[in-house]
Amino acid sequence: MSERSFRFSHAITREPAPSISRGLRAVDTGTPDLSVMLANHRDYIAALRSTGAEVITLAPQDAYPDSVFVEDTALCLPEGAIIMRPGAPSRLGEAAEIAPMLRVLYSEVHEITAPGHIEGGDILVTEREILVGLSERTNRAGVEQLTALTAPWGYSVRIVETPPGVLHFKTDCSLLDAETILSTRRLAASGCFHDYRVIHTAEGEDAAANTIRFNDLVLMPAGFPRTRDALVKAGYDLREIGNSECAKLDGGMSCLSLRFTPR
Ligand code: CIR
Repeated sequence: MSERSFRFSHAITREPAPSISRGLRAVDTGTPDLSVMLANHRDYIAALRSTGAEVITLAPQDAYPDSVFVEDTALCLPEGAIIMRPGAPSRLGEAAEIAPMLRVLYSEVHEITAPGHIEGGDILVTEREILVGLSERTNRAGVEQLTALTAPWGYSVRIVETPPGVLHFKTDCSLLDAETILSTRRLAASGCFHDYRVIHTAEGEDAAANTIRFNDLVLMPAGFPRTRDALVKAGYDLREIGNSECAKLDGGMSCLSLRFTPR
């Protein structure tokens, strides 16, 4: 079976900027510490590189406080890249900033246009489909455009719901392998993963749901021992990465990179 949904030759990250202190957050739990975030970011990049992938790190962009969360700006598939149109007004300009790099890497690059809005955090690519969660940041017009753009490449898009009060669909889930999803119970209860194998985050550890499967590794936020133990028991090769500062801005493992294998 193909493993294109978790085998990648490349990743793009962006270094956090001092303006990260003004990053968006649903609840204020304190100002992120840039030096701690930078150290965690370096660990994250080192883990990606340890799998043999090429990791491109873009320069910090102080004009965009949330620009470290580069996942929200694009969807990168083997066949081509699609520039997103973030639903948060302060993040709209980030999409144009990522486009030149993607045009170097891909011959086919498309863009989501108004009135569509979609952020990468709402998109889960599995081996057989693309799930997109409607959210405060992603609307139907955006998903319809994504569906039309990816259909010629052979993808089918399924619209699902992001739980109320949750930033992105993938805040609550992640792909572990071709058949397996890690999910919070509140999201899995919607039935959206009925034909996948589901591993639930442990009670009280919903914030562990946003991991990434990147080649042979699963990167997960540090501090969730019972979910970690369940994943180890299931046979995954885990790397725990400090996420205390990104978590203050509702960010996790997937937000920090674009992962892809251009054809
Ligand atoms: C935001 O609210 O847009 C950022 N503070 C966090 C974005 C996290 N991105 C992601 O989960 N893909």
